[in-house]
Amino acid sequence: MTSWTPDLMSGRPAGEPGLLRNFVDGRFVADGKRFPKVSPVTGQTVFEVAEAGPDTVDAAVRAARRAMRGPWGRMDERERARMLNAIADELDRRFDDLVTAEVADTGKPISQARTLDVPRGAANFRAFAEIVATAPTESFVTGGRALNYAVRKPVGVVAVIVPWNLPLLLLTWKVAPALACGNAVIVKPSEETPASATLLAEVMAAVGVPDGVFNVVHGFGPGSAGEFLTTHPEVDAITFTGESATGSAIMRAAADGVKAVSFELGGKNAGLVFADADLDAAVEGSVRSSFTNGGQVCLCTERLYVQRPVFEEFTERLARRAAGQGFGWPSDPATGTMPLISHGHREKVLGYYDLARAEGATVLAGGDVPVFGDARDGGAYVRPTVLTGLGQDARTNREEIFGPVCHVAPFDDEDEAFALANDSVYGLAATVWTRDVGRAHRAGARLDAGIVWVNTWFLRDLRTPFGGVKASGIGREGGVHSLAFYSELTNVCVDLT
Ligand code: NAD
Ligand code: 6OD
Repeated sequence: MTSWTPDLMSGRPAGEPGLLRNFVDGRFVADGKRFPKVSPVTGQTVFEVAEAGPDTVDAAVRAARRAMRGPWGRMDERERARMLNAIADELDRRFDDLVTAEVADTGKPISQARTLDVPRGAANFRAFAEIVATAPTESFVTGGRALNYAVRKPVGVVAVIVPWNLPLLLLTWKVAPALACGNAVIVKPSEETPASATLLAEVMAAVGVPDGVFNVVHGFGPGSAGEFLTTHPEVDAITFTGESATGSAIMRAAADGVKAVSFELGGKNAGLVFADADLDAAVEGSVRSSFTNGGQVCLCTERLYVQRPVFEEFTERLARRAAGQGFGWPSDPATGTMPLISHGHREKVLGYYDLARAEGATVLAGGDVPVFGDARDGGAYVRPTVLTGLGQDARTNREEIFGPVCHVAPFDDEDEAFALANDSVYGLAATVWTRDVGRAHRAGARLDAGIVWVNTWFLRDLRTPFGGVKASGIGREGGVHSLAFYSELTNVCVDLT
């Protein structure tokens, strides 16, 4: 078993950094190169990680294919549902280890890992256990002559490639329905967050998931495990969460094998605050939607539009709340803020803070790096930032930054608000703050986004369709929409005459 005893204060495990290995055909393996996992809190190495070369990826894909030919490929869906519930129970049993792993990888507040990231891991398995066990398939009697009915079958070998921002949540959001539908998976977690996927392999082994059904390969994208996986001829489908540009590269790689793809990609999400809104709720909701997880949630709001009569009050209150966000150690239950994932990502976000100034923005809060006078000065922190004064065409308002930053601009009426929100190449989520029920429904109909939240943000029901329009994604996952991607339907037509 992997030892999970990192000292969260320093971000360094007790003793030597542990080695995180690949999980192939039911065994942990570490052949080939290693790379360091650096703590975003201190900049120190937390783990060594075994990078999967082409042979390891090939072994994982072949193990998955073998597993599909064995008893797993013929297992009844109610049995698979029982297995998914057992995985959820084991995730609950390993709760503290998973929290430690997520915090060590990302520097996220322990309170968030305990209330959002890790509970959602188990919830994803429980939800899809129920969804697959109760989902109907179609049947038609055709003019009394024939009975047609559909049989649900697995797609086969599925590659699951995920990012670093909500590592366990996003990984299990895809692994749970893939296994529920009877597929075998090869998971490639982000190189920035290898820990909870490795722990998930221990969980799978502990509950008796057959060898080869769940595999983990660590590494990077191009020229590494990600590319080896997406170009492998024996991979039948690819489900991916990450940047839109990476989605394009994966789509090109998938084209040769005509592999099915499901993409959950980037966003530049708008929040609309109308003058009739509960302003306290709108301010607090916007603090959450812009700064949660260091602004590193694809659903975060980076563009806020506020109706002119309340623009000044709202903006002033939001900036005050942003400036008041304190920084604590991740292990302190009172901490609400976190570092960015890496120094590389911090360079990108600070580059946008500079660009905003160069484009003429007024910086109402943040815009720089906090100074701690302790080990966190080696970490990747930035201050939550509120900007105003830029036009719609500014790059700051058009490109995804993926940090704790939002720009606030005024609008006059509903038509203008909807037009501003829709003026983006992205279309993942939008948030609307209003007390007008009719307007809320008009927003749902008129905003170009996969998800429209009204007077709330990131409230999830796992049965609902999740995904984005335009450059924010291809397809929907969630509930029966996940079953549609992770299974094939065969229609059986029986002559009744
Ligand atoms: P990324 O696209 O850089 O990396 C995501 C994953 O893809 C990583 O595991 C990476 O190693 C792998 N990868 C990179 N290049 C690859 C290639 N050519 N072939 C195969 N695999 C490759 O994204 P990131 O920086 O890890 O995550 C942040 C991005 O993810 C943001 O754009 C954010 O909006 C997006 N995101 C979207 C959603 C959603 O549900 N729509 C959720 C979370 C994050
Ligand atoms: O809640 C989910 O199911 C989900 N996929 C969230 C995505 C968050 C993006 O960072």
